[in-house]
Amino acid sequence: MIPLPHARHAGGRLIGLLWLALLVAGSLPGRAAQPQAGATVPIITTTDEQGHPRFLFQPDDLLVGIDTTVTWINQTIPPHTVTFENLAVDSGVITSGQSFSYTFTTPGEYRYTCSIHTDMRARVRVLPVPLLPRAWLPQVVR
Ligand SMILES: [Cu+2]
Repeated sequence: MIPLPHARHAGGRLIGLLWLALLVAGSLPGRAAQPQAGATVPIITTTDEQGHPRFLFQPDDLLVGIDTTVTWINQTIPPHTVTFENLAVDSGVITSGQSFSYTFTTPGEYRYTCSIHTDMRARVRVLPVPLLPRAWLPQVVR
């Protein structure tokens, strides 16, 4: 027999990534996305300790599988934008009640802000594999 250490190593990494995706999909309800249906990030208003309104992307740290479409929905009165820090994507003004969608086809970390309220900061992290809906997982990992 000829040993194939490189092939075994590559296979192990792939299985590791698949398990990561399974575990993430199964263990982070409310944060992990449903990849086929897309993920939603409402833009909401909260109140800080001084009673002033503060606007947030919720969640501000979203983990999704590859090819997920993320939709931001402005649930506040003022307008906002979704502007990537590398400026590759800019929604333009999203008025109250309107939404903006973008499909992430490249794995990586995408930091973004609102160009109107620059303290609004968040990120989307895109895994190199799809996330499976929880219902598809074996019972043991749910
Ligand atoms: Cu804003």
